Amino acid sequence: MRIDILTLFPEACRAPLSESMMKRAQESGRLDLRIHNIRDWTTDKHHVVDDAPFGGGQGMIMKPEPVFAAVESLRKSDTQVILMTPQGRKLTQQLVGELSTRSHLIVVCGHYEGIDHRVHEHLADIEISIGDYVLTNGAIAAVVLADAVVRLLPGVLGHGQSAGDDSFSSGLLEGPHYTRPAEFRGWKVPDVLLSGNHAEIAAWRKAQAIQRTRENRPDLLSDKPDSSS
Ligand code: JFT
Repeated sequence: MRIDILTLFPEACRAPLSESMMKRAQESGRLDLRIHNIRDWTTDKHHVVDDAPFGGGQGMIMKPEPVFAAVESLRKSDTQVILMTPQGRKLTQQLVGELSTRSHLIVVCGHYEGIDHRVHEHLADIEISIGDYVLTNGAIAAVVLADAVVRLLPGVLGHGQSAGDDSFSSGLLEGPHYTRPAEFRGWKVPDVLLSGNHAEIAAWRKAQAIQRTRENRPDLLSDKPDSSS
């Protein structure tokens, strides 16, 4: 898969995206990741990328010309153009799975209060928000999206890890984990985990997963008929 990230803050993307999973994915040839500065596509003397909003209001809006020039120079016939915005469709594991099947993503993000709406209307295929909270910088949202997509590419996760074991793929949150020591400050690891009884351990883990999901994420259980009691 190829991913192009377009941002005004390439440095904010570079460190997290040069971490080990991303590095492995790129060295193995499964991922071709490129980070670009939108400012490189300006044509004016002062490399201006933003301007005041028509109609008045606070802050600055990213101008359309450099964003269109950047996307049009990178786009191929099979490209999906993603616009990161707080107003977008919420990123879920299901959407991440769909994106991971594409051969080329261009992820547009930036800074300031937003991007000229003609980018939404005439350039982007999909508008995505990473969740219901406010960031200052869209580059961080692009990094989150890229990380979630890349780990689903075949062969990217290391041995002993599988995307199928994740919370969300089972529809339940994962249960608790423990390691040595068996007693720490007087707090004991549950006896069942030391019992060696694998059927009992599996049943305990399932019950813990359901309890935790009910407490922290009841929304994940709401459409499951056998867990409504
Ligand atoms: C935020 C984003 C958010 C959020 C792209 C660009 C600028 C900052 C901002 C914050 C509030 C209102 C702009 C972005 C996101 C989220 C994506 C940008 N900002 N307007 N993605 N997912 N939850 N916040 Cl460009």
